[in-house]
This record gives sequence, C-alpha cells and structure tokens, in this order.
Amino acid sequence: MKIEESKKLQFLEKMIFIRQFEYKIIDFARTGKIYGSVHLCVGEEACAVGTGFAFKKEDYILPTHRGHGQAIARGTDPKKLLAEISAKETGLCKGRVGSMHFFDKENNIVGCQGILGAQFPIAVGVGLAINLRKEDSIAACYFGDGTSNQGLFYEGMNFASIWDLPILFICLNNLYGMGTHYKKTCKIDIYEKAKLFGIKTDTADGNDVEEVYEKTLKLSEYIRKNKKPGLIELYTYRWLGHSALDSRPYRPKEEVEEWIKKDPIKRYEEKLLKEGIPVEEIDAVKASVEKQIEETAKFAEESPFPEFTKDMEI
Ligand SMILES: Cc1ncc(C[n+]2csc(CCOP(=O)(O)OP(=O)(O)O)c2C)c(N)n1
Repeated sequence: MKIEESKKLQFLEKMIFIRQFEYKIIDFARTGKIYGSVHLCVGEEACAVGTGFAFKKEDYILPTHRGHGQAIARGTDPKKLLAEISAKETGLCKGRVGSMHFFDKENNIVGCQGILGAQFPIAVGVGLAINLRKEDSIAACYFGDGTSNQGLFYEGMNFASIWDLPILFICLNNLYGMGTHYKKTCKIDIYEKAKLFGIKTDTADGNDVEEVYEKTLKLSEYIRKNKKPGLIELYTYRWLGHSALDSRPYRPKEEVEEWIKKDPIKRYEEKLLKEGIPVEEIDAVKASVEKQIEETAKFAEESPFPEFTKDMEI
C-alpha cells in the first residue's frame, strides 16, 4: 500500500504529540495539578496512531483505561482531554470523570472503562445497534493482554461471532498486566483465543505505525463489508510503570533496553529520513508539537474547576 508523504508526516506528528502529552501529564502530576491515578501509553504510540487513522468518522471507538493516545489519534481535542484529566470545567466531560472514564461525543468515542472487560458488552451493544440501524460503521474495541483473561472477553467474542457484529477487537499486547507477564496467565496468544470463536484475526508489530495502519485498515474493511467481527493483536511495550506508583521491579533491565531500542517514534523518524523526507520537515513537525503541547497545558492550567468544588478541600 502506498501511503502519501503528508500522511506519513501526520503519523509522525501524532506519535510525537501523544508522547509529549503523556510526559506533560507526568509534569502535572508531580506539581499537584492532577488528582488520582493515570495510566500512560509511552512506547505504545504506533498502536494508537496506526489504528486511529484507519477508522472512518462514523466508526465508534471504545478506548482502554490507558486511552489518552487512542483518543488523540482519533481526533479528540487534547486541550479538552488534558482539562478533563485535570478535573477542569472545560474538560471533555466537564471535569467530572478524569482520565479513565471520559467519552467524546463529537468523535464517536463512546467511553473508556476503568473496570477491565466492561468494554466488551458495551461493544456488543454498539455492534448490535449498528446492524439494527443498518449503518456502515464498525465498533473499535481496545483492550489489553491482561484484560483478555476476563470472562466478559469470552462472552463478547461469542456474541460478536454468533450475531455477526461489526466489531474490531484490538488487543494492545504490551506484555504485562500490571506486574504479570502475559505468558504467565495465557497459554496461547490472544489472537488464538479469538480463533476459537470463528473470528478472523491478524497480528502486527505494534511498534511499526505503517504496519499497524495497513493491517487495521484491511481488517476493518473486511468487518465493514461482511458485518462480521475481527481481532488484531498488536505487540508492543509500555515503557513506564503501570501507573504513577509503579517502579517496575518485575521487569528485567535487558528487556526494557531491548524495547527502547525498538522505539516506534525514533524508528519511524529514521525510516522517513531514509525515504528522503528532508530533516527540516521533521524538525518543523517537532517544533509544531512543542508549541501545541504548551498551548494545551496552558489551556488546562488556566481553566476553572467546576463551581461545585469551590468549597472542597483537596
Ligand atoms: C475488573 C478489574 N480488575 C482489576 C482491575 C485493576 N487493574 C487495572 S489495570 C490492570 C491491568 C490491565 O492489564 P492489561 O489489560 O494488559 O492492560 P495494560 O494496563 O497493560 O494496558 C488491572 C489488573 C480493574 N481495573 N478492573
């Protein structure tokens, strides 16, 4: 598949943006601007961007508890997202739900779930609604490797399969569910589980944005055309801890180093340079991201808290 140069630069820009957005959240957390837990997707940017760009406007998206990147790649306004994470009135959901439960009506993001597996029955409902309304959309349901051990995953697969629902299940296999390697909890990989339900599957290098994009696009078109579910498993790595409190003692140093060498952003930047995209264009992308991030942070910082919190001590 030939991907236009302008799209390639958009891939790069969005990946860099997502990474900087997540690091900005760390800044916010360290300086007391965020309350509660946040789950960051540094290292997994190619999964968010490669999938997000493969969907149509009318598709429905169900991100994970680690869903900032998935939403930004989909088109969510990052200012409203950071304001939401900072519990501000200008947030996507008026600052009421924060990092793990936001939705974005404008972009058909029908909600993230803090309860692992809760997205599966919701995706089944969305898939059923698409069929009943005879829409041309699909539902994209993201989940992690650890979440595939929830009973709701199997029920969701079964309903999607027997009712021929247009759902794309996207497994972000970052190797760990909190501190446990997926090989300790799954005898088989996650795409193999879906095969047991007669669901069409694929796998991709989750650190290769173009491969993720092309394979997601192909499987999405199959789902759209045939009104049948599919599952894609993306192999990637979460660079940071599960959440802010996790110092990652369970991961061998060599493993972390090996995955950092496969940095999806650095790798893509090198690929684009090799293809002849001038370094000035890449530098311009980086400068633009830096500016956007500062504007995003300023917006969130300067936004007011909801009125009802004014007498609360935090
Ligand atoms: C039903 C339920 N059980 C446990 C938790 C606590 N919990 C939050 S994230 C997580 C690990 C999820 O792992 P995975 O699905 O692989 O996603 P990742 O965090 O690696 O992105 C756990 C156990 C929860 N939120 N919901």
